[in-house]
Amino acid sequence: MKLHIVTPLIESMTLSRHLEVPVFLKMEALQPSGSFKNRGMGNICSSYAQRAFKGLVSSSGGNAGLAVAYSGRKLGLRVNVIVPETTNALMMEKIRLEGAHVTVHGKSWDEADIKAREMASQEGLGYVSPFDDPLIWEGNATLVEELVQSGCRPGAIVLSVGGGGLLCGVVQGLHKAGWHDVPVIAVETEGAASFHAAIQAGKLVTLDKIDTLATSLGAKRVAQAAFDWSKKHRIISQLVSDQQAVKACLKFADEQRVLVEPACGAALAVAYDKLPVLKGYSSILVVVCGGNGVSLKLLDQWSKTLKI
Ligand code: PLV
Repeated sequence: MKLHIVTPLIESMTLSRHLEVPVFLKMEALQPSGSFKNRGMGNICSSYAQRAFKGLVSSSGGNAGLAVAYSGRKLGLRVNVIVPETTNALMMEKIRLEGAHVTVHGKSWDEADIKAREMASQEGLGYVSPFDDPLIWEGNATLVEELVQSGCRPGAIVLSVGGGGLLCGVVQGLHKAGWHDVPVIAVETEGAASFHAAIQAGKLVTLDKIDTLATSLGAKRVAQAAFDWSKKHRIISQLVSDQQAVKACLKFADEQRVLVEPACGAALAVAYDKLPVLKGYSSILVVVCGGNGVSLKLLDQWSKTLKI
């Protein structure tokens, strides 16, 4: 069962003029659960449904958990979402609204994840990682299939990286399309730079802590597959500050009239701030990955805290 929609591909005239090359936006913020997560989570959850699993368990208190809850409702599977204590009330409410059961466990995602895996094996539920599974990457790769169908072969793709599930899916999709030479600019905020650290070190690195407003990018360690792709595909790691990410969310809200999380603002900031990494490409595509952790009130609070 297909649990995502084909999203609009929009040419941003403001950004195109700003960067002096065509800039396209892939509007994943318009997916039913508000982020690209519908693609990967939809695919893995459908696979569990086909294999006659009766229920699912997810360890994400963020957009992945919400997409699992949405998928479970559509597939008629019960869903348990284990969230760490840090998950905000707004997200828990959205997950419950999709009919899922929310269990608070542990101080961080890692602790919630251990619990989710335990529960899956003890109760025979399908375990759904937020980013680390071939079925998730296969689902995320559909984004590139849509680019192929619309005949949009970008000079470079800009996207955000948390655990690397979006990155793996997009690069996999590029290879499937025969677009091996389309580079990917992988963006993180400075306080969630686990992919950047892995590239610098030449091996996977586990960060001591996450310190960013872009909480959805807060995986202390990226998927092995994301690191492995960096050896087989041109992936350029780029960091931005929280302030740059939030500024981009504000600009995007004004220009495109859509609210997105700082996790998504990070990718947009590369274009809005005309970072040197974009030099030389004939066109740019930004994956507007979306996210639910945003509101007018939150944007206002962040602007004050960061003195924007
Ligand atoms: N969010 C994950 C957290 O991973 C989650 O549990 O929902 N943009 C948005 C709006 C996201 O929600 C996420 C992931 C990303 C980008 C990054 O995607 P990834 O994890 O596939 O690289 C820690």
